[in-house]
Amino acid sequence: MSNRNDFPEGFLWGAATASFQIEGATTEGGRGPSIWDTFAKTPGKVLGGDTGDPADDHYHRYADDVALMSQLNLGAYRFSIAWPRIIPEGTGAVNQEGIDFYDRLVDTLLAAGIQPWATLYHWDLPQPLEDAGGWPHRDTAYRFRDYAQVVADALGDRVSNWMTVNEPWCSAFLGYQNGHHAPGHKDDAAALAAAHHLLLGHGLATEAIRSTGRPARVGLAHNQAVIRPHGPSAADARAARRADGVRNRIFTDPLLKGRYPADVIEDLAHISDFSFLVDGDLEITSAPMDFLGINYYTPEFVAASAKGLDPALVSGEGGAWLGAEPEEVHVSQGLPVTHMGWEIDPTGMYDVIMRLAGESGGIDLYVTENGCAFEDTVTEDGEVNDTERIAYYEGHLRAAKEAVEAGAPLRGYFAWSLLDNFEWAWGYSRRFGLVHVDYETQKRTVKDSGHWYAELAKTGSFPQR
Ligand code: IFM
Repeated sequence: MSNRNDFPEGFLWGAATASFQIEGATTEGGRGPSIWDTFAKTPGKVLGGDTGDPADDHYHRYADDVALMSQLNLGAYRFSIAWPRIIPEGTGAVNQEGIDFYDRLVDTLLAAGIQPWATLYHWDLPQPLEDAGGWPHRDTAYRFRDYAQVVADALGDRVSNWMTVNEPWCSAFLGYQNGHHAPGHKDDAAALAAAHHLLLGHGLATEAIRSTGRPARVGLAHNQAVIRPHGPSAADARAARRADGVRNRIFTDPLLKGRYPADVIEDLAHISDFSFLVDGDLEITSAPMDFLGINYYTPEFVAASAKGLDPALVSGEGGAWLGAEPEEVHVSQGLPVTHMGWEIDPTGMYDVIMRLAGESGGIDLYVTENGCAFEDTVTEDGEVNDTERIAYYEGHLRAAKEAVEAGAPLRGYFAWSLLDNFEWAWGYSRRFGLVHVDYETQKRTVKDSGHWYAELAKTGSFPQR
């Protein structure tokens, strides 16, 4: 049932994308190479050998894409800025053509009455910085600060909502620990150093943005995992505590409490002595944020061991899963899954919002990503009848509404994603968009879920179905 209004007045409705996933034009406009260009061109790393071209050719079609956002009644658009477009070498010379592109994008958004929400780092590290050591190397955090300063100086007169880093867990652990993402390294200690330097970079970038003296709200988009023990045993509870430590608290404690959790330091002592932590760093990482972004897709269940479990339900990387005891595993609950194989459970969204509402001291929260991939096709009538995606969104937004009613300071929601796009190691095979993209012709087709979301964004009430 729909009530007028299901969401509070002023609740912000948006959609999100990221530079590498949509822009294409990877060698145009003075852009330098990023780690994702290199990784995607390495045989066997990305499904089907897909690369950042053509993506959605958004670099050339941004004005049409903003028109689509207006059609969807979006109040805000979360996009990321490609560091290699702004400072192609990662450090040093600034590429004015790159700044001009985001200038045009921001101006077009503002002219359409859509708030620009900019993310500074959504995984496209300039390759020269990786060659110099990447995120495990402390200097990268300072280069990130310099880049943030350039962007804040250029756009800060019009952009007032900033996210420094998107999902630092992915950059650190998928990038440097299990190698599923660029730059594709497998080095546990390097991953921990990378995690710390991403947080340090966040804090330094926050200072840089604020140093402009312009009105700015700064946060970060965190993919806090919802970790649940598979069974009621003490051993499963211990496994869940360890996983929560290395997935969540290793980020939220330095950000929100200015410390690393003692149990995590102990769990990881065989990997690192945390000597990357320098006096004063934790004051920088814990500079008060104006808001926290939450990216949520699916919950994770963990068990102390696979013994006695249906092998078809057990996954995960056992001992290679950082911080885990050798036998610890992820366990599927047999719930319906999306095309990513991710289980659908909106209660996880409620739990993550409520937990972070409790831990973040009352700052505003936004869901900065939530959405799902399904195998969409365009009908002969030119429609995409993605009923499963509508059900996913409705389930998760009802959970968000419950969290608001329970008192969480949740102020807005960004669907992932505006457009079908380059889904990292899955290439173009996984479609998350509210808008379908035919990559051959670049034709955009608003999916049924896009029409549904547009109505919700317009009225603040769930559409009748
Ligand atoms: O596509 C990604 C996005 O770049 C970061 N968060 C998760 C999404 C779906 O995997």
